[in-house]
Amino acid sequence: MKLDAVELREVALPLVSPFRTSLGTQTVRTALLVRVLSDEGEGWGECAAEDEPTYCPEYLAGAADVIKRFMLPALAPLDLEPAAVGPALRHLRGHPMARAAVETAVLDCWLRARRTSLAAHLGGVRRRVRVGVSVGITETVDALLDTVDRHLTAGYARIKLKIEPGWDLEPVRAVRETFGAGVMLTVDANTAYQPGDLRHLAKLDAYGLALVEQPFAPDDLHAHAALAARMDTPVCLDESITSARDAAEAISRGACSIINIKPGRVGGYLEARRIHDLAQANGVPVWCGGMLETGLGRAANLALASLPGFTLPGDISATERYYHRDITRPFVLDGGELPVPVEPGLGVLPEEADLQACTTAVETVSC
Ligand code: OSB
Ligand code: MG
Repeated sequence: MKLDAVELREVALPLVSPFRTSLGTQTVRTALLVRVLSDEGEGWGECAAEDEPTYCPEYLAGAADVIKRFMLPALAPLDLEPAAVGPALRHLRGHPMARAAVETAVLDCWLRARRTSLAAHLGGVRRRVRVGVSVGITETVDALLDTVDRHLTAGYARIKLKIEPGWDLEPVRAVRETFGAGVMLTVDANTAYQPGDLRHLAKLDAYGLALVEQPFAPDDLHAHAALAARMDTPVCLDESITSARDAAEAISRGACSIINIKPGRVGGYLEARRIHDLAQANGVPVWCGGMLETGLGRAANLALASLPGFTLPGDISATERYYHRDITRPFVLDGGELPVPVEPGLGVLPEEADLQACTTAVETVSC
């Protein structure tokens, strides 16, 4: 396929409630949507980059800039297929979320033209996937218990609690004691701890967690390996894993026994599948992480989560957990599961009126 033009659209969706992590508090999800227009039709991709470079070095305006100034000029002359996008951008460093957004839009367009769903293309084996919910840090433990109660009542298959120094053992204990041993519970520190906190973190073993996610800095595999060696709870990496090569290194160094795969963080769904394959070959379970995606990104994440190695519930919650008004048809939780889209490409399209309502900027780049 040959690109004719690419539309870069910035949207702002208010969250149903503030989302606080060790990195900060979000009340609005600003997102960058990439729409490719080609001789084979159109395709959409969502860039996972956030407004500010706190979770990772990328940020929304930087992603839009690198796509416009460096990625599109490299792709415009080519006869494209999805697998060619990565190699065509090999001369550029970094910016995995920008790469992922462009590759996803090309994939969506290409698959729509071939009447194939993303799940089928990636090798998905499930029509529905079990999902969890990521619960932010709250003002009080009582507020946390109320929130968790609501999510368990809704039927979520797993609860992930955001933690940071000063908000860890006590809220985790309270949730475990209140809701019992039957709840699959995990914690995510988003790099908030220091290597010296090892002994403190090991106390989390008392609460039967399914995993502890990314306690230390992204580049500190050593500290994660040290924690894994002294804790019974499996250590899971998120921020540290930006490629299949990182995943291989982390597994071989004993820095993790579970991986959170976020397609944006690793440069796209094709690299995400390579990490899945590598993890599966090493007996490492994976699950699909989230970045508070709109329905567009969530549809694609559901396709990825339908692969056989995604054996743990992912951070792919129902629409109502994120937004009063999303840009696609809503995803509705049913028995702790969400349906994997079966229609071609991502299987969803933005609704024009919803898109207009949240668009803050749009630019069309001719190719
Ligand atoms: O660390 O998993 C994370 C959201 C933004 C940035 C980082 C993370 C998260 C979440 C939310 O935990 C997951 C979701 O989309 O539901
Ligand atoms: Mg995380």
